[in-house]
Amino acid sequence: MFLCFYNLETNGQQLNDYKLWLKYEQITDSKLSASYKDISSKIVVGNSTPSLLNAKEELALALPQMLGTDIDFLSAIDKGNALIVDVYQNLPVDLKSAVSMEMMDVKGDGFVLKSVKLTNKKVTVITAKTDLGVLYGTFRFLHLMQSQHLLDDLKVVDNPKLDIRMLNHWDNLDRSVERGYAGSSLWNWQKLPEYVDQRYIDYARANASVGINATALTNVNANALILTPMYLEKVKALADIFRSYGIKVYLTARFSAPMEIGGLETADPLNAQVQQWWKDKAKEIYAIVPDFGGFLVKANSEGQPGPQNYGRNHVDGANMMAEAVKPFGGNVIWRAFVYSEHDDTDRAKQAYDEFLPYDGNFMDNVLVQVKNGPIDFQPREPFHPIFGAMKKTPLIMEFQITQEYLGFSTHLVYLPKLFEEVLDADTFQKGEGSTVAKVIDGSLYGNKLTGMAGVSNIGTDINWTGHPFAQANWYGFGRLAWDPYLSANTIAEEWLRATYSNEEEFVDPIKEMMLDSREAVVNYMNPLGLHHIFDTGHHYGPGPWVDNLGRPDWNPVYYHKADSLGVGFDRTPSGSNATEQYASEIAVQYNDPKTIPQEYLLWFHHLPWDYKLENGEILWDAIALKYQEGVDQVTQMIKTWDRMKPYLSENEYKEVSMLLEIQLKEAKWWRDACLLYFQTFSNRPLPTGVERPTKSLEYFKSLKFPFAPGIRPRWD
Ligand code: GCV
Repeated sequence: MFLCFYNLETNGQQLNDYKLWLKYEQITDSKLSASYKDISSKIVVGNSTPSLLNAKEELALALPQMLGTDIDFLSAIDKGNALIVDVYQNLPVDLKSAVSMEMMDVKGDGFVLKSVKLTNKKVTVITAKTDLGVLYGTFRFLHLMQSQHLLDDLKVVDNPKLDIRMLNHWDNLDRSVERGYAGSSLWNWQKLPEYVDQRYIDYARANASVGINATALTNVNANALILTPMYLEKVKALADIFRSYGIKVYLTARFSAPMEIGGLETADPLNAQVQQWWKDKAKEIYAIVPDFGGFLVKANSEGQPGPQNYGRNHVDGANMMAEAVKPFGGNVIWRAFVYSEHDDTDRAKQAYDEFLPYDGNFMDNVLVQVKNGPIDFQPREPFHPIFGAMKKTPLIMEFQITQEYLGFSTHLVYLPKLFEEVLDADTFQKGEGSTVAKVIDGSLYGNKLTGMAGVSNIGTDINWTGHPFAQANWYGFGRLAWDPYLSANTIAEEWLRATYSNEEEFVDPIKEMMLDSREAVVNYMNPLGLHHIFDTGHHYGPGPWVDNLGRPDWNPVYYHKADSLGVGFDRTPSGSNATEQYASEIAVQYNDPKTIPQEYLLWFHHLPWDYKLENGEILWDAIALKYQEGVDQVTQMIKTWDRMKPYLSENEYKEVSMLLEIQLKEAKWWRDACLLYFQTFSNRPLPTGVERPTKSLEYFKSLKFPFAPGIRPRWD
């Protein structure tokens, strides 16, 4: 049996962290434990499919650990209480009728958990239309137990609201991970296909436990070799492992692959040989991986090849690949992250300008993947104006779980708060209440295919994500991909209870700390709508002064536009007019610095340093005070964590403590470097309440970080 965590004999915290939110710790409340034993001491699990067997193995792992007893798996219910776990069609007649009402509400891989009274016995049922639904239901049932919910009177129906719930690994074939901060790539290409690392199974379990059902194994900055037989047999091995956990494999397709590995002279999507090459390639892949999800493509973006190299457009490119995978039920996920070096339009406007004219022209198995904001995963961005505007094309939301612009895996930043802000944003495109969530779940425009992708923060670190709290971002992404209407608050509570403790005295303050952590990072990095002022390449730390990069829109000075008159990017009609890409309700509100939400102020306005904010502060003081507030929030996080010592093991406490100290040091670095730099334009003193920097601007400018992870290291 594969189902066990790394079998290392040690009590090290790292190994405990490895178990993620699936720790299944002993239930110490004796009453609860007794009631759980009553519910689950006799279990009947269908065994007709591998996914059902996975459900059984998960129960066999979890229940003895949580309840401290052995459990009996029976082949049928006899007398007494029991837990029945099977697809609806296999349930005995009396149970079928007991859950038939709930089953009417089940969609796709949704599930029912229900307590049912039959003559002489009480039965708890975990059922679904599909075996995968049963597996999802089993994970939810175990989660409810871990988080100490009463299960005597269960009645839960839950359906996934999006079809494709996907991780995007930016993993290179050399096992480096672009923007990866948690070690190397999990995929050990050398040992595959023969060597099945336990990690692949635990990865699949963790994903299935939150409903993630797709994974793109490789970087969108793609290497065509992944499409060759030598790699495909390894991809097959991974797909074979993931299948029974409901996870489909996607691959990133390099647009020029027909030339690089196919020997053709062109990759022109209108060329018949090229079209045939992709058709043959799709056929070859599906013969090896019959449930292959399809291709994820970054084309004509940041130097990647694409249809424009041949005078064609995104529709030509996407539809050519879509044609190739269509006979096999595959999808093409085409990214809208484009901005051109030959276009001097405001970068924030370019993707919208380029993609909107194509609305309605893509084949029905093409989804366009759009980043949450119009620039690039900043600590805060307004939602991407493509959401709501592109009505006839299924749009996949792309979030970044890895923290490229959010302190890497050293800073505790709870991202579901950011994700929630975007999903709840009102696009107004079909009147009030046209939220981004309704765009991506298809309910606003009736799109058939729906999805959410998250750029993975997972690597070979024993704890998977580098920072133990970064696990909450993986977990939270999965939960929101399942249900984009869940609140960040609910998710934080779920994760904390499963990962750390059920003690209210621990959960409440730490949940608050998590929920505040996103605003803290905005404050100490990019307050009031500032953005993209990160140091070059690695994006580690501040670099607002950088002005020497090859393309204007790679330089932080392009984004903040600080000068003696003021700071900020004018995106109103007097500037780039990016606001016109939003519905008029938003444009009108955002065009006026008095009515725009303050958090987007400098994203859309260039304002004088002495511009008066609503609270009476002048802009310069407000910026400085926000930077200080961010630092103070991290100090507060440290205090909160310190108070929690009694609820933590020594190692658990130390691990996060050390990371928080680094976060504080770096928050101060951000504050001091940015304020010293902007002060050269504002020529104003720091307001009272802002700590004085102890180093000079020259010092901050001189810092170099050859060791910064996430890009290929450069020591020269
Ligand atoms: C994979 C940003 C990142 C790049 C990334 C790119 C993308 O620009 O810095 O590392 O490339 O986004 O999303 O394609």
